[in-house]
Amino acid sequence: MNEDDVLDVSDVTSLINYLLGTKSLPDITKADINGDFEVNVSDVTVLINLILGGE
Ligand SMILES: [Ca+2]
Ligand SMILES: [Ca+2]
Repeated sequence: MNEDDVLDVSDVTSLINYLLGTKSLPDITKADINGDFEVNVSDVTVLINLILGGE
C-alpha cells in the first residue's frame, strides 16, 4: 500500500487517510485489496483482516 510491500497497520492508516481525502496513495491499484475495482471502506476491512490473520 505505502510502497514497502509489507501489509501492516501503517497501510491501514494510509488507506483511511486516502478515504478521508487527506492523503493520496502512491499506487491506487494496490489499495483495492478485495479486487472489486473500487477503493472504499470494505478494502479497509479486508486489509485489517489480512493483517490480523497474517504470518
Ligand atoms: Ca506497507
Ligand atoms: Ca475494493
